[in-house]
Amino acid sequence: MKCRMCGGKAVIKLPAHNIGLCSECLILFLRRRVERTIKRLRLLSPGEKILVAISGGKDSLSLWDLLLELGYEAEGLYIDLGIGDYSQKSEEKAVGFAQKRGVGLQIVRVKEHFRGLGIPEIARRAGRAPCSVCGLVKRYLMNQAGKKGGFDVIATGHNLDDEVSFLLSNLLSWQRESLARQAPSLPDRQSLLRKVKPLVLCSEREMAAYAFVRGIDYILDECPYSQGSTSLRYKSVLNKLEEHSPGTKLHFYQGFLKNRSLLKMTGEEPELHPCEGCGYLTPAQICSFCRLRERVLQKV
Ligand code: Q46
Ligand code: ZN
Repeated sequence: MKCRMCGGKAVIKLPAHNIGLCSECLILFLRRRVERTIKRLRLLSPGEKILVAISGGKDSLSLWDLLLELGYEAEGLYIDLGIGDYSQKSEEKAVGFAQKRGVGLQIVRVKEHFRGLGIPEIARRAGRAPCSVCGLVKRYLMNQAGKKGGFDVIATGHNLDDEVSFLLSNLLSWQRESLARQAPSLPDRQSLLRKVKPLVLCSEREMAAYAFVRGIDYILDECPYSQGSTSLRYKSVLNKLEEHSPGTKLHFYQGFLKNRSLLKMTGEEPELHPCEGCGYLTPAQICSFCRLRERVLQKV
């Protein structure tokens, strides 16, 4: 198979685009794709100070690499979730990348906010699933670090597969509010920083290939709590559809982007007020982070 761009020997076939590419051209192809996504969806402007949420996995480290290569000023933020070995190994990968590239990386530790407790203990004490607690804590700490550091925007490494599996799950249960809020860019609102997802049009497989050809050292292990999650189930169903009809995921997501305005009209936006505890915007009197802290720390 020949590379569609240079005619050399292709190392990867991308059935969704009906092309084969060599390593060098794959890098160019994905760089251009991200550049166009940023432009078309108006995700970032030149000169903006970007905080990239780094998990130590292929997507976030590749996103960081791509933004730097595209000339953006991008610093990393690693949140230590306190999930044993997994967190330790992920941190090593994040630190390794930052050192190799000579770029800034902030590290925020969940345990410092919860008197020594990590996500597994917080979840147990709160009587909730680890992922629901983790999502809430990560969103809050990410925003706090971004605000404190004077960043304009937070970028996350959600890829096409993440977005379509979330979209499918939202559609299957007709989560109208969630659908209305699902977007590649969430605008800033007072205490909430703007958030963008520049990899929404790049598949998981493409990002893994990018990380490999760029020599990015990332954590291969998945978080122990991701086993058996519904998002993995949806991803596997979507992979079967993709195998049968290449391009299905991209088509599904691009169709969603085109029709989002219809959903916006039906999604009810809750009114937000500053939290009485910390000032973070919330539909309630006290934000869910402060409520979680109060509940969990009472039991320490
Ligand atoms: S890190 Fe956190 Fe994920 Fe682990 S506990 Fe769940 S949400 S699976 S992205
Ligand atoms: Zn609060």
